[in-house]
Amino acid sequence: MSVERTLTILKPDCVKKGLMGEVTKRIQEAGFRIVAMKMIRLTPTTAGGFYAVHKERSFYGELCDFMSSGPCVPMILEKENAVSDFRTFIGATNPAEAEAGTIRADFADSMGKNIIHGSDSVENGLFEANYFFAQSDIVALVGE
Ligand code: DAT
Ligand code: MG
Repeated sequence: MSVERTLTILKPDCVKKGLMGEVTKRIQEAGFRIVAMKMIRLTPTTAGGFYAVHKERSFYGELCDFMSSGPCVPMILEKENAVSDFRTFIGATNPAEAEAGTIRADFADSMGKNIIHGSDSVENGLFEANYFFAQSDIVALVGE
């Protein structure tokens, strides 16, 4: 296994519910190192660019509206096997199918409003990290 980076977003429902602290604490306790972080408000257009891979899907409009409905908190996380481990940590997209103890099982209301994002591959994680952050925003290097 090698050290990887993954991109997460504490979504607008996470921020609105006052769960930023709790979720961030769990992320750190699970061994993920935060190497970049900020709070931003997406627009429907910038949310759409992030989720461009889903643009033909029926839920795309709803997804862009939700992701621009309030502030969110993107972060770059670093850990051994970060991409796969973080997907396990957050749980299935549909919270009804998420394993007990995962972030989505514990906090998400629905498939659309599911609290948190996690990259699904190292390659997509790089695209997603670059979508939100410049190299100069990243505080540590892999292997440091
Ligand atoms: P994930 O976020 O687990 O990677 P995804 O990439 O398939 O899931 O979809 C991106 C987001 O789009 C997901 O977090 C919530 C929303 N979404 C996916 N499928 C949906 C559906 N059937 N109805 C409503 N929203 C959906
Ligand atoms: Mg996805």
